[in-house]
Amino acid sequence: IARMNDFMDRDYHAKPLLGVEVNDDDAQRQRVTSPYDRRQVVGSVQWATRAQAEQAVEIAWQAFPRWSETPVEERAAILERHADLMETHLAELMTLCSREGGKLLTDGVDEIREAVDFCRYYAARSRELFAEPTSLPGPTGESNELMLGGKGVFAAISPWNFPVAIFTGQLVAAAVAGNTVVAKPAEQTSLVANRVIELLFEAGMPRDVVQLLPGDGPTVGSVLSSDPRITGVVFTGSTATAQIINRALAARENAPLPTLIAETGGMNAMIVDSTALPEQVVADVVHSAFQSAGQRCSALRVLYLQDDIADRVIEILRGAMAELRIGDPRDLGTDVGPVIDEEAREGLLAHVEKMKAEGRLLAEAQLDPAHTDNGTFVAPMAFRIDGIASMESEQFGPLLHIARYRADKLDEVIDAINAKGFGLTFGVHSRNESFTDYVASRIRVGNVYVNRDIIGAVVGVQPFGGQGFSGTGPKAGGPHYLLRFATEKTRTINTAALGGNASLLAMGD
Ligand code: UN1
Repeated sequence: IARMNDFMDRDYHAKPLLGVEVNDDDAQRQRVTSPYDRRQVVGSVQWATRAQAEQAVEIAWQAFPRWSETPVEERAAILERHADLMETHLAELMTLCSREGGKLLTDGVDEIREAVDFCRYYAARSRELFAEPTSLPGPTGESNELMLGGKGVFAAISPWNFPVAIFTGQLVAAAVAGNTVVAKPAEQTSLVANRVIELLFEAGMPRDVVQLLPGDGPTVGSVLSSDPRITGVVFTGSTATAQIINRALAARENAPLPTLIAETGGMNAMIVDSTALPEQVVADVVHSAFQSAGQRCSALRVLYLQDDIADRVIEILRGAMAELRIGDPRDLGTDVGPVIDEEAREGLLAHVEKMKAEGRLLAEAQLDPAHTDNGTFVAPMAFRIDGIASMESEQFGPLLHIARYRADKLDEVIDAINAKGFGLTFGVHSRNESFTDYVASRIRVGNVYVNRDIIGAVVGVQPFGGQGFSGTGPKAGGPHYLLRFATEKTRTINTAALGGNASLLAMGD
């Protein structure tokens, strides 16, 4: 924490990092300010042009054959050196996550830790999967082997809410599997992405294997989803954007059938029955709904409380929310930082207006203008709703919705959550094990959490990702993730043929 001061006033600059040198272009420069105080400048970003995006794809295309033949051991070793470098630069990366992305310090530590874990986990997994072919059984006189290799050029399109962890996780997975990568970070968090890539180059990643394209969706994103040389896209962000990418990939002419790996939104719920411990429920709800200002796709959006416990939980929740301190994320005492930008704030406040106008406000945290006036803050709030069916869209911020249910209507609640079609995280709280088993096995989601909070999946321990509108899978930080980035080749050899030739030659002699 002390070392963070070294980076508080540093002026950062990001620009396209291509396999060839890119000239400075002031016309493409955007100023970057802090979400907690728009008067504070973090630096500037030179956004990539369409032509640079196309050039990056061409460079990646040219680099693919050589990189795919680079031994996996060398590829994995780069990831491990990158992990070490990110650990050495923890203070700087955390500071930048906070200054540019508005992240709390505690979130910053988790963020860098997760990125480091992704590198080490995928490095280890790639050795298991890619180093040796798998021998398959076959008849005598025949050998069968299955080999994994890279597919081609991957576009990695990542979100601002995990500007180091998800950004890094996507591109190192693609690269270690033998693909070349063109990465487009979120517009809001290009500076920290740029710093991560500089460290990756320092770790030995060739500059034509991973390239960085800071920029916007209409310019950079549209090139990456429409160029026929792109083999696959790995994307984390909204469901709506994933649909746009999917359509663009499908509309390409003369392009190979693409791979889309998408991790998207959620409408995450938690069911609490009457045997749950109210204090523990509230602690887990506050963490799940308001940590990171609710800006996680894993965050809790809809809390279902069984009638007999609802009043008690809401009463304790009101008290807990009144205690939340909202303000500068660099202050260790802050519980909730800003939302990412003005557009996000306006969208959330429009929802707040609507809920308040309908008389649905149940609990609210207080903003202290002295700490929040110059930034994009939204006070955590809880609203009463009748059920998840009434939720029109994912509210990506510190807004919680609470519905009550009667014990004999449990199946209807489960059906309503499943019918919504999202399936990312879900929580159940009860001291009755047959209740938690019943609910957990019927709910269709990617990550179920029992008697705990529903955020903060750990790499290699809780593989993360959803189904339905929430994503394609496979799960990030899970044993199958790299397989989706890989092509499989089966080699069948008629071993008898060579043996036969050999004996014929021998006879000729
Ligand atoms: C996201 O918010 O985009 O479990 C996904 C968690 C994180 C979620 C990341 N791994 O909270």
